[in-house]
Amino acid sequence: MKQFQDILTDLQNKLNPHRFWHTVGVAETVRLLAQVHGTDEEQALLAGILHDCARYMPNEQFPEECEKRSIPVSDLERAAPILLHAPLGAAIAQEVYGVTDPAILEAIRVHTTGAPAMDLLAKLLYIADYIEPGRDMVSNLNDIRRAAFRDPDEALVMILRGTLGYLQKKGGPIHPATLETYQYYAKEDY
Ligand code: DGI
Ligand code: FE
Ligand code: FE
Repeated sequence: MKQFQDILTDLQNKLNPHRFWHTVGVAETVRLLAQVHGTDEEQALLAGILHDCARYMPNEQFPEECEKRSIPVSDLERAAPILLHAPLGAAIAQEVYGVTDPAILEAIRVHTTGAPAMDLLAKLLYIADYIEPGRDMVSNLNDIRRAAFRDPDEALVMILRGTLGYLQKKGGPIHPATLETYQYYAKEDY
C-alpha cells in the first residue's frame, strides 16, 4: 500500500481544490470520530482520505468505469451516476492505492447511501462526509455535529432524513440502499 503522504499528494494533483480540501476535512473528522467512539484511527484516516478518490472524473464516466471493473450498475444508478463514485472509489482505492483492508473498502463503497447494519467505521465515514468543517449546506448542521460525537446512530438518522427530504424536494430518484438504511436505523418507514 502507498504511504498516506503519497496518496494525499496524488489526490491533490487529481481532485479540484474544493474536493481536495473536503477530502482533508473528512479525513480529520472521521479520525476524530474514531478516537471518540473507539475504532481504529489509521483505518479511519485512510478511509477518509480515499472516500472520494473517484471524483476526479466527470459523473457521466462512472457507469463505464464501473462496468470495466464488473461493478454492477442499476438503471437508477445509470440515471443518477453520481451514486457510482462510491463503489468505483472502493475499486480505485484497491487498484491504484493498494488498499486491501476490507473494512476500509466497504466503508468507501457505502459512503454515499449508507447500508443497513454497517460497521462503526462505515458509519463514522458516512457521518464525517456530511459534517466536516467545510460543509455548510443545511441549517441543522451543528445539531448533527453534536449528535455525531454523542450518539452516531442518531446523527445517521438526522443525515438520512435530510438527504431523503432533499432528494424528494429536487425530485431525484431515491436509491434503495438510502431507504433501507433509513428504515434500519430510524426503525420506521420513510
Ligand atoms: O461525494 P460527496 O459530495 O462528498 O458526498 P456523497 O458521497 O454523500 O454524495 C452526495 C451526493 O449523492 C448528493 O448529490 C446526493 C447524492 N445522493 C445520496 N443519496 C442519494 C443520492 N442521489 C440519489 N439520486 N439518490 C440517493 O439515494
Ligand atoms: Fe462522496
Ligand atoms: Fe465526500
